[in-house]
Amino acid sequence: MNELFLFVRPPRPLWPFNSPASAFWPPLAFASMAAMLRQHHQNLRVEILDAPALTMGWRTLEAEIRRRQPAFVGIGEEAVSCVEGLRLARLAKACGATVIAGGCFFGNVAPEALQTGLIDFVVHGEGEVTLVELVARLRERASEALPNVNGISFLRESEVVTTPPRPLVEDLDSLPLPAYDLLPVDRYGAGSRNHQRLAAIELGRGCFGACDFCVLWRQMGRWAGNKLLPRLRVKSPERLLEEVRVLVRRYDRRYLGWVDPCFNADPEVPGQLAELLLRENLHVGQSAWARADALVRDAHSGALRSCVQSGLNEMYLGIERPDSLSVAALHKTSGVEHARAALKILREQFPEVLTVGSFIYGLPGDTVATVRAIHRLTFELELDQFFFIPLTPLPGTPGWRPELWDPSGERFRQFNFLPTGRPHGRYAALERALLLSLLLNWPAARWRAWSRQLFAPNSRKQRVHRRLALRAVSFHLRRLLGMFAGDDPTGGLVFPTWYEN
Ligand code: B12
Ligand code: SF4
Repeated sequence: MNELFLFVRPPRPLWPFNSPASAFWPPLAFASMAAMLRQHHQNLRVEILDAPALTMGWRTLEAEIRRRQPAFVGIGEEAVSCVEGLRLARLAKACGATVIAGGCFFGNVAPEALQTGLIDFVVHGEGEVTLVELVARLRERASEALPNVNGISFLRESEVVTTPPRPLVEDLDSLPLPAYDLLPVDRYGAGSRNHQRLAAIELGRGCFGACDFCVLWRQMGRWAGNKLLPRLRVKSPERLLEEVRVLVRRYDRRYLGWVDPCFNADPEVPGQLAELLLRENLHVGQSAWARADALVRDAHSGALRSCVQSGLNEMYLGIERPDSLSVAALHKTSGVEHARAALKILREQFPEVLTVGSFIYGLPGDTVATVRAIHRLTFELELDQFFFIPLTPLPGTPGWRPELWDPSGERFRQFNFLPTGRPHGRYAALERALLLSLLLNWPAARWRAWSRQLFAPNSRKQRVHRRLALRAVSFHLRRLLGMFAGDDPTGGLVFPTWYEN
């Protein structure tokens, strides 16, 4: 029988603000690389095992991997699931598989990950072409040719070899359609009220921005000599229309989560796609991360109207900070004034769109007054929801230092984009002030914001708001208790009952 390449997403805890019914999105990276492997390796079997989507815990996963006997196992994790990534690698190696890791976490900790002895190859940056080449060399048993495969790291006699970076795929339309048929498509968003029959889709890759804290522009950046530069690539509207058609008509998907770091970075394609969708009468709910400055631009061009008419109804904006100076210090070029303008447009012209803002705290020099100012800004901006994210030293960003590596992976549980809840340490005073402000600071603007949200005329928006608000209250109360009770090993994540099953 032909060899098997098995992509595996192992069991993991849930982010506490997500509903269990829509906390797991289709792993698009795996589907995209699987399609590419199938196209280029006709005599290779390719499968994806998405354990969380199947509510499959570790015991069943282990049995399943033993049963399938893969020659290669592909893994790719967020930092927060490093524990699970390494556990999976150990399991795969015990079954005799070659373990290949990639994505925005492993790609930035290659030497450390390889030294664990659990991972054989790390793929850096964009995966499709590199993986096809790497698998070809491995199947030919041509180990002397491995240094010619660009974009990988591996160990040779305990030395880490890192090959030159892989150039980006110039034309994203040239990629095959993601292998949705290898995913348990029906499971995503099943039972979800607000994101029913969810699918993940990408308009493009990378970003034109180069914000300090962000790993996303780097993951899909362009190397010019030793320098990594931001690079935005987008698919054509026609190709995207085809993807939406397949998802909606063949796979009966009803909600699309755009996975782009910045959906509206390109001034043309989102609007052009929306026009095509409207012309075909394809109305489908959509959520996206967007930049506020680009949103204002698209409101003027009319592109935003088309996007909303075609179904865009949740917009996530990285507003980050309460003042222009500290936004600029992060090298973010979309500022607070853009956020004010963007939210005014959404409120007045597109009240059906749910708006969620995210904010960063923990920059050098941040004080209790800074976090209070951030909280105040959330209701001045009349956001529907907001998240406060501690500045996180993600591998690949300037905050990362190799001494933060933890071979057990446990330390990365704290890379969860949640308030740490620690009674002591760098963020403790800021988080206490934030919690107190959340609980006690109720000026008129906040009451107005709440009553507007609770009685919003749009029932979907009202529903999403209520659920998010309930989860937020429960999370912050638990965090408050935690501050007195001591360290919480789960880091605030929610372990599902099936985790070990
Ligand atoms: C969809 C998504 C979610 C969904 C679904 C998560 C899920 N587990 O199902 C939701 C919203 C629930 C979510 C939650 C969280 N997420 Co999230 N999420 C994403 C998002 C937007 C899309 C991922 C995606 O499909 N990308 C498209 C694919 C095509 O790109 P790609 O993953 O980079 O893959 C390419 C390469 O990297 C490489 N590659 C990737 N994997 C592999 C594997 C192999 C073997 C190889 C060879 C190559 C390879 O090749 C691929 C194709 O070229 C990314 C941001 C982003 N745009 O990537 C964040 C992102 C992955 N999330 C992130 C985080 C931090 C989280 C949370 C911890 C907090 C939060 N809410 O944001 C939680 C954790 C949830 C959990 N327990 O799983 C961070 C991870 C940072 C890091 N280095 O750890 C990211 C990068 C966003 C960010 N702001 O930085 N997330
Ligand atoms: S605008 Fe958003 S996606 Fe782009 S670099 Fe900045 S944080 Fe990253």
